Amino acid sequence: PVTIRRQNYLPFPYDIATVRLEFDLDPADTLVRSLLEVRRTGEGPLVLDGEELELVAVKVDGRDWSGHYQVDGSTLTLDDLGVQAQVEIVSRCRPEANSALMGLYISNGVFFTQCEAEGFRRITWFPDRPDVMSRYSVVLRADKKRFPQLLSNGNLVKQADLPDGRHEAHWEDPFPKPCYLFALVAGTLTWRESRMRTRSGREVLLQVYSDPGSEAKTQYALESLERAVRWDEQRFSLELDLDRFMIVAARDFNMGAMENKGLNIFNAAYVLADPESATDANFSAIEAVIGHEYFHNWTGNRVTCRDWFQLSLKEGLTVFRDQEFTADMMAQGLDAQAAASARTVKRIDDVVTLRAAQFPEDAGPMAHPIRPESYQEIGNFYTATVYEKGAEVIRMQQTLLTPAGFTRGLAEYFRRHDGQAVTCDDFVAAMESVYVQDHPGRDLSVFRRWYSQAGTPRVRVTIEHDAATRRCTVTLAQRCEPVGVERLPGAPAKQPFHIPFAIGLLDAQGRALPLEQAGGHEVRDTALLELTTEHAQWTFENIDARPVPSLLRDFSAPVIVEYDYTDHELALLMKHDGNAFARWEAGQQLATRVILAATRERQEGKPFVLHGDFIEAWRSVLAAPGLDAAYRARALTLPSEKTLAEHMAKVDPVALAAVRDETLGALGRALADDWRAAIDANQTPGDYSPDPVSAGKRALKNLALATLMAGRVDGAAELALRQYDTARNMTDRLSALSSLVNFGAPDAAARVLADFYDRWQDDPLVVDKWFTLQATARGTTVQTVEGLMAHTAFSLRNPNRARSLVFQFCLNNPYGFHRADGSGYRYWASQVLALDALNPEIAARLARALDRWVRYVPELSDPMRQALQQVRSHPGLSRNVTEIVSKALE
Ligand code: DPP
Ligand code: ZN
Repeated sequence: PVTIRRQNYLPFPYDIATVRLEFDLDPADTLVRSLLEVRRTGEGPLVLDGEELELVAVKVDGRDWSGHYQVDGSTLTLDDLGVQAQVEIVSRCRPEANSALMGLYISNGVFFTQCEAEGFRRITWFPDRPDVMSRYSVVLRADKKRFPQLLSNGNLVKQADLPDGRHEAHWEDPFPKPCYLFALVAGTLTWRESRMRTRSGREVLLQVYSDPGSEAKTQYALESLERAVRWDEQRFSLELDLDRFMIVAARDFNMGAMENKGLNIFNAAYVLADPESATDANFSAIEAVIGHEYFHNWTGNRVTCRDWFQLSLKEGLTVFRDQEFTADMMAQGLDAQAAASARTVKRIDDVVTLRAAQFPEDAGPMAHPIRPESYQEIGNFYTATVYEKGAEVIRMQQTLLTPAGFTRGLAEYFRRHDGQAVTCDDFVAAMESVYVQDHPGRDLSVFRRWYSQAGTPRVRVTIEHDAATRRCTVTLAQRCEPVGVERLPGAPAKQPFHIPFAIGLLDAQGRALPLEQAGGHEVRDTALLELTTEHAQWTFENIDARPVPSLLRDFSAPVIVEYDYTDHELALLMKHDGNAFARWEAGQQLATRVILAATRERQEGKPFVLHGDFIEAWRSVLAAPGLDAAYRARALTLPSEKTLAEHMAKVDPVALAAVRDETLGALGRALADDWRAAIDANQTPGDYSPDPVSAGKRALKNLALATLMAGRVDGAAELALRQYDTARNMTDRLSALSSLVNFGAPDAAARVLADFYDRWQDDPLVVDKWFTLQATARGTTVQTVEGLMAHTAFSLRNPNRARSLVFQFCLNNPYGFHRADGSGYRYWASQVLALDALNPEIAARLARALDRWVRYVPELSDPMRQALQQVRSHPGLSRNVTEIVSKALE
C-alpha cells in the first residue's frame, strides 16, 4: 500500500466553481450525470478519482472526449483541456451491491450516501479531496411510490412528476462545499419538524426523518437540535446559515453520524429514543451527537480542512464544542453549586473516555499526533487521538486564553477563513493573535508541538517545603517517550510540550491554602502553572507545613501525573479537595493502587483481602452529605480494566478482571446497608425524564444494585428481579437485567434474557442491547457468541449489530476473549476477515482489538501475534486492515 504524507501536499490545479449532479436512482443500477465548470489554475491534466464505477461517457463542452482521456485503476485523466471547460461525465453505480456503506447504498429500502472521507469517488469521478470547494445543484429522479422523499443538500427549488410513475426534485446548496459533504436520501420516510427564528430573525425549518413507525421516537432529537441551534448562537454567536436543516436516521451506518451540509445523516442509534426503549446514556448521546454534527456546520463546513491530515481541525474543535454544549445543558436550571458539580461530572466522563480509549492508542503501534504525518488509509485515522485528544488540545487553548479570549480567537478564525479549506496551523495562528495581545512577549510556538508529536507526556511533581522560610517549592518535570513512527530511525528528537498544569495546595486538615507567589501575584486557591520546558519550579509563600498537593485540577492537560502520594493523603483529598475533579481523581488513584496490588498478590497465589481503609474511603463517599448522586456514582465506580491495564508492566486481563470483580463484591458485602440505603434514597418516581439529576440518581441506584449483586448479598437478586419486572424505563430495566446476567443465578438470567428478547424483538436498537449484554457477560465464551451469531436476528452486514456482538465480545469481555487457549483470538481473526469482505472500514476497527498485543503476558501475546499474522497473510486483504495489522506487527 502507498503511504500518503502531509509534507507532499500540492494544491489541486483546477477550480471547480459549480457541480451539477443528476441521479436516475435505481437500487440495482443508478445512472449519474455530472457537469463540472472547470477552470485551470495550475499545471497538468485534470485527474479525477473514481472507484467501483462504470464509465458511460465523457464530454467536454458538449463534445465526445474519447481519445483525450484515460481510465487507469482508480483515476480518470482528461487531457487537452482549455483554461475553462465544461466537463460532463456519465457513469453507473450499484447501490444494492454496496455493502461497504461508503458512497451510495441502500439501507432498509432507502437510498443513503456516505462520502467522508473518500466515498464521493464511489458516486462519480471527481477530485475527491476537501480543498476543492464547489456550489452544488442536484436533480434526483426515482420511482415516486417507492421513493416518495427525495432529499439533498440546501434548498428544495423544484419538484415535478415524470412519466412512468417517476418524479424528480431539484436541490440547490447556496454554500460552496467539498464533495465529502454531499448527501442524498431517497425513500419512504416519516418526519417531525419545527420552525424557529434565528437570532437575526430568519425563520428556519428543522426536520428529523426516520423509518415509518418510528415517528414517536424523534421528539428528543428534534428538541436537541433546537437546543444546539440556540447554544451556538449564545455561546459563540454562530447562527444557522440555511433555511432548512434536516437529520435523517439510517439503520445501516458506519459511523455515529455525518455532518453533510443541511442534510445530516445519522446512525439511528443517535436519533431514536423513548423512555421505554432508550437509556439515560442513549438520551445523552443523542443530544451530544446532534450537537456535534450541527456544530460542524461552522467548524468543518463553513471552514473546512485543506487535506485529511488536518482532520482534527474540525473534529477536535467540534468535539470540544459538543462537550461544552453538553456541560451547559447539564448545568442549565441548577443552582451554582449543583451546576458546578454537573460540569465536573461531564468532565469526568470525558476524561474516563480519553484514558480508556486514547491513552492506550497513544502508547501503541497506531500512535500518531492529532495531526498525523502519514497514512495509508485515512479511514483508519478517525481515532480517539484525532477526536478526543484533539478536543483536549483545543481545551488547553481555551485554558491558556481564558474562555473570553478563546471566543475572540474563534471569531478571528472565522473572520480570516470563512469559506476556506485551511490547516490546524491556521487555527492556532488565529488563537495566537489573541494570546499575544493578552500575554505580551509570549506565543504558542511551543504549544504547536501538541499537533506534531504523539504520546502522552508524563509530568513528575516534586514538592519541597522549607519550614524556616515558610516556602513551598513545586517542581514539574516532563518527559514523553517516542511512540509509533517517532521510534523509526531518523525521526526528529522529541521536544517539551506547553502544559497548562492547574494545582492547589491543602493543609493537613484538608483546607485550601491561599497560593501566594513572590512578586505579589493575586492570592487564589488554584494556580495555573505553564510548563514549557523540560522542568521548572514555582515557589509559594507563607505556607507553614508541608502541604498536600491537588494536581492537574479539572484535568487541565492530557498528561499522566506522577506523584508519590501516601494512602492517607489520597484519603484526605477524597474527603476535602475543593476541586471536585481532583477529588474524584484521588479516589480513582486509591482504587487503582488497591486493585493492582491485589492483582499482584493473586498472581503470587495469595488470597484476596480488601483493606479496611479502602472500604472506609468508599463509605465516606457513599454516605457523604452534600455530594449529588451523579457525582457519587462516578466517584464510586472502580477504574475500568482498560485504564488499570495501562499501569501494568505486562497485562494479565483475566486476573485483573477477576480482582476488579472481587473488589466490587467485597465492597458490596462490606457496605451492604449503605448500598441498600442508596437504592432507597435514589428512586425516581413519576414520569421518566432524562435530565441529569434524575439520570444521576438512577446511575447511583443501579451502581448500588450491581455492587450488591457482585457481592452476592442476600436479597439482591430478588431486588434486581423486582426492578426488572416493574421498571418503567429502559435504564432501570437494562441495569437490572445486566446485574442478573453477570452476577445472578444462570437459570434466572436465562429467563429474563428470553423475556427481554420477547418484548423487544421488533426494536433493532433494543435487540442490539440484548446482544451486547450477552457479548460482555461473565461466562460468555466464543461458543456462546457463535451461537448468538446463528440467531435469526444477527447479521454481520449491519454495523450496529456487528458492533453489538462481535466487537463487544472482542473489546469488552476480558474473561471470554482472553482465554488462555487462544480461542478468542482465532475467533477475532475469522471475524476480521469475514467483515473485511463486506465492509473494510468496519473490519479495520475490529482489527485494532489486538494492536497492543506486546503489552500482554507471553501466554497471551504469542497467540495474539499468530492471529495477527494469520490476518496479515490473507490474500486480498483491504488496505484498511492491512495498515492496522502491519503496524501492529512492525
Ligand atoms: N461524521 C463524523 C463526525 O462527525 C465524521 N465527520 O465526527
Ligand atoms: Zn465530527
